[in-house]
Amino acid sequence: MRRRIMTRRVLSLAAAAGIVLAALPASAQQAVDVRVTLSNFGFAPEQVRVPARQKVTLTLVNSAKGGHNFAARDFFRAARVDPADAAKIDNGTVEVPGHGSVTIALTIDQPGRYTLKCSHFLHATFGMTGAIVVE
Ligand SMILES: [Cu+2]
Repeated sequence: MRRRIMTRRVLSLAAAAGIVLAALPASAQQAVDVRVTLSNFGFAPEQVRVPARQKVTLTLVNSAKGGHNFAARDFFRAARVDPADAAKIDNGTVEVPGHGSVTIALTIDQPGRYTLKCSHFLHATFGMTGAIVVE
């Protein structure tokens, strides 16, 4: 008898939790994955699309043997970066070692177009430039 009452209470708690989760906006539930590949000598995609006002998990993958970076000073200045990932960004630039990857969680409220390049010597000249479009 007592057990039956407990079971009922647990079930009603679970139902209440389900209602709360359903009421949350989609943006609060999960991050949007944005993946960018760095190679010799370019970014793919060249125009990186990032949704505004949503949690974003930005994953930078370097498919090359040598190092590249993701230099986007204005973008990172405008973004709110997860404190756990802040140390991965130095002066608006994220270094990605050869065959390595770096993941950064952030939110950006300001729509716009932000310039992107690799600031390694001559890499931008060789074509390693792009843009981040926040919309
Ligand atoms: Cu580069």
